[in-house]
Order: sequence, then C-alpha cells, then structure tokens
Amino acid sequence: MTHTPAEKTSLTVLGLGAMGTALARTWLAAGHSLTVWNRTPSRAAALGEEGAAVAGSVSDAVAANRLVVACLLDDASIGEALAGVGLAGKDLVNLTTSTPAEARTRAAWAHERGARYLDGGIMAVPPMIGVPEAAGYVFYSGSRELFEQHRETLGVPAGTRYVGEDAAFAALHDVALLSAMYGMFAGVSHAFALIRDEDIDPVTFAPLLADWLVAMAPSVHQTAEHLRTGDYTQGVVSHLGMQVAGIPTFLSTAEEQKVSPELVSPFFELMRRRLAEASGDESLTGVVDLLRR
Ligand code: FVH
Repeated sequence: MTHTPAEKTSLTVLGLGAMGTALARTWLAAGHSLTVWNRTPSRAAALGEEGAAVAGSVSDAVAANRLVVACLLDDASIGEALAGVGLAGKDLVNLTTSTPAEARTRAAWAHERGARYLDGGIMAVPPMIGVPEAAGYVFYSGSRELFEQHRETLGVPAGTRYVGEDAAFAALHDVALLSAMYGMFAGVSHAFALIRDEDIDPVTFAPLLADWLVAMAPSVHQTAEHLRTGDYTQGVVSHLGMQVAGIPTFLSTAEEQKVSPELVSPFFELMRRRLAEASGDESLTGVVDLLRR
C-alpha cells in the first residue's frame, strides 16, 4: 500500500458524479493523496485544481493506487468502465448502488481478476459527505480483512458499518432501509392528502406528523424481537384484532376526504389476511411472513 509522508493511504476514486465528487473532496481535504478519473474528463477539472491527480484513462487511475474506490451510476457502468482493466493486487471498494445479486456477482468478478473486494451502500446524500454531524454512513460487506485494513480511510467521508463477509449484505441493508423510508413516504403522502382540502395548515400539521412517526419508530425493536423468538404476542399493546377492526374507519375517512386509499389499502389487506389465519392477539409482525414468497 502507498502512504504519503503523513501516513495517509493514497487512493483512487473512479466516478465524479455528485457523490463521487463529494467523496473525493473529503479525502483530498483530509490530506490523502488522490487520483481521480471520470468518463467525462471535464468533471475532473475542479478536483485537479484542488490537488488531485487526474488520470487520463481508467487503467492509469487504477494503476496509480492499490485502494480503488468506484462510485458510478449502476453496476452495468462498473462492468463497462473496468472491462479489460488489470485489477490484480487491487483493493476494489465499490460504492455504486447495486442489487444484492449484482454485488455478489461483482465480488466474484473482482476475485477472478485477483482483487480483494468490498461492496458499499451509501446511507447519505452528497451534502452529508464529510459532515460528521449529518450522521451519514456507508454499509460495507465483503472482505473483513480489507475493511479492517482501510477502516480509517473509508471513515473519512462518512461513518462505516461493516455488515458481513457476504458481499451482498451492504446492498441488502441499503435497499431494506430505503424501502422502509419509501413506506414512510407513502404514509406521509396519504396523511397530507387527508388534510389537503381542509382549513389545516400543512406547516402546522407537519411537526405533529413528524413527532408521531418518531414516537412510533421504536416499534421496529418489538418486531425484531418477535421475529427472533417466533412469539408474535409477547408484550403486544395494540393487537392485530383491534387494528383490523379499525380499518373501516381509515377507509371511510379516506372516502369522506375524497382521497384514494391506494397507498394504504395493500397493507390493510395483508393485516386482514394475517388475522384470518392467525391469532388476533398478535402484533403486525405476521405480515412479514405473508410477504415472503
Ligand atoms: N446522489 C445521491 O443522492 C445518492 C445517495 C446514495 C448513493 N447514491 C449512489 O451513488 C452512485 C453515484 O451517484 P451520483 O449521485 O454520483 O450519480 P451521478 O451524479 O449521476 O454520476 C454518475 C457517475 O457515473 C458515471 N458513469 C455512468 N455511466 C458510466 C459508464 N458506463 N462508464 C463510466 N462511468 C459512468 C458518470 O460519468 P459521466 O456521465 O460524468 O461521464 C458519473 O461519474 C449511484 O450508484 C447512486 O445510486 C447516490
């Protein structure tokens, strides 16, 4: 591994889109010697002025350092950009958003080429990079040895969370958390739609909604405990039977407010299905089992 006099690992960043540029800039600002490459060369100019070495080709960029961080658009662009590039002896850290299967395949692809491999899932948007107070972080999975070796360097732009040797796990954690986020966005959209045509100020309503979501968020711990023990009734306060009995109120309210129930109906349907086959004393955890194919 190449070290600068200050013992900071030198590295290469491939891909200077919004995220790649933010990552590269924090390493540069932290004193790491940096080589960058981007398919469209003009996007590398600013970093060049800030002190990064701008490689003329992806092969030169990869050759410049053992640690190579890639942050391209998608998995296909990684295959395209690195086709025919020598990776033997390299430590490839791929922060490109991928599916779990793509990550596993990409890890095998890197190993076949003689590289060690880490996959990453970024839980941050570009303005959160290099801002510790923003609490952004990156999930990493794949070679633990590689992660431990580069932990400090990888921790410069954002926090790090290593989630296992299986290269797929970073992507899986990433997509699981983002999926939960979209479920929340769906509920929030429905809530605002319900009040939209009334004399209720959305700006006054917003903190009520945000506080309620925060208050309900710890319920994920009970769901996790239920999944671990297999007992979905332990400590349940708001049981499934009661919640299913409340569904007509939610649907009628949507109808009264002239709001489509299309975002909430699928979840209500799963709650009803679970009640039809299980105990009304359960939590909502049984829905997880209904979703598994
Ligand atoms: N930006 C965000 O909010 C999210 C936050 C969470 C993680 N994502 C993922 O990060 C990857 C990169 O995202 P990005 O924001 O940097 O994306 P763009 O600004 O669109 O830049 C894309 C870069 O990829 C290069 N590229 C695209 N196709 C190819 C290819 N076939 N060969 C080589 N490079 C390619 C593109 O190059 P150019 O268009 O400038 O020539 C950009 O450098 C992504 O996986 C997000 O899901 C970001």
